[in-house]
Amino acid sequence: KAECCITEVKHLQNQIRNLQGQLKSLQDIINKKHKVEDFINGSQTNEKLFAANGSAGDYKTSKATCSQAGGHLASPRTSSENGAIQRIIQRYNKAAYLDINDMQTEGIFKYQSVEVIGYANWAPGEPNDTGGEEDCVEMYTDGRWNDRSCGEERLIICEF
Ligand code: 291
Ligand code: CA
Ligand code: CA
Repeated sequence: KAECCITEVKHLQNQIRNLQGQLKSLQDIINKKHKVEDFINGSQTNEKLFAANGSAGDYKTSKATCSQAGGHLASPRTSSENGAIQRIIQRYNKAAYLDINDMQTEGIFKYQSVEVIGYANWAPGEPNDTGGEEDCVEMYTDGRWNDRSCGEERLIICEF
């Protein structure tokens, strides 16, 4: 009875070998694409790909631009994501808005106006709500955050 399946097992082993080969070539392609994206204008972590095309805008424009591109304005949830965004900011030497704001409740910063942030990288003394009108968040070239008015012109960095 045990011998009934040997052919099938061998067949399955063959299929697995084929799949392993296909998986490896897919992985090679993905790795290469990651390098190209990094080289051009992107920066990725394990899950997220961050990208800029050099255009700039205020917070509202930045959000709209990213959403039109099928993504979201960058909103780092870990230090590794923060670092990936920072690399793009350094490349353009221009600060960028994050999709984090305290528009709803002063001092309570939320992702996309919805979820209270679980990670922050504030510059010393921030957030300080200067003039009572800083409800958006920009990232400096050093990766630190500053709360800032939402109407400045900043590098647009999207996440996909
Ligand atoms: C100072 C700090 C920041 C604040 C910023 C803006 C500048 O950083 O007090 O917390 O967000 O000023 O108030 O606003 C204008 N209009 O210049 C300056 C930059 C390093
Ligand atoms: Ca504020
Ligand atoms: Ca500030």
